[in-house]
Amino acid sequence: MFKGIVQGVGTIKKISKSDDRQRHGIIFPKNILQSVEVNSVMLVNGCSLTVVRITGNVVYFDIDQALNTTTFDWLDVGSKVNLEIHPKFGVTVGRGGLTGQIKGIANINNIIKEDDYFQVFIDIPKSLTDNISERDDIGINGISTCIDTMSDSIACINYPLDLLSSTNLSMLEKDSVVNVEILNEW
Ligand code: DLZ
Repeated sequence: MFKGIVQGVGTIKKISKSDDRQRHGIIFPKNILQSVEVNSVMLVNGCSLTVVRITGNVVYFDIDQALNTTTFDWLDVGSKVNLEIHPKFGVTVGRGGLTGQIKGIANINNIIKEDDYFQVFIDIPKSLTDNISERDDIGINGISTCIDTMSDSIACINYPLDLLSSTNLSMLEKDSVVNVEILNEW
């Protein structure tokens, strides 16, 4: 399990595509680069991926299984991605822990900036709405938070302003797509 707390933001430097697979080379910040090696499993935009190569500060992932269930196909060179490495053995993950299994792709419906927080309205795919309600935790691009309100299929989340600089939430705009992990499926 991961904590659902983003530790750094990477920038996509290279994408190579074939029919059923993409290799994404991501420039890693120093603090995370020093903690990963080939075969490390970590979260990229909330999706559990395996490091296949590291060259300098660029870390490569092959996206195959996750290609049709996540937003990687929407990303371009220059896109920012949220990063989290696996907690060390024995570290307590606590409420809101993420597995990295993305359950669907959601559309951003609206973003409202207030003085001390910002609200993001997310149109959750119908296939997932049966399993979520207000006050449930949800993972959006690897950020675990509580849903504040739920109206039909639209989940509203109030994020603290500091997440604008510490995650890729600042890149979101209306109609952007995000990875969704649902935490309570029972
Ligand atoms: C679980 C997993 C891991 C560890 N590594 C990869 C990977 O390197 N590339 C990939 O495409 N998928 C991986 N997966 C599975 C994905 O996490 C899973 O397919 C998505 O989360 C499902 O939406």
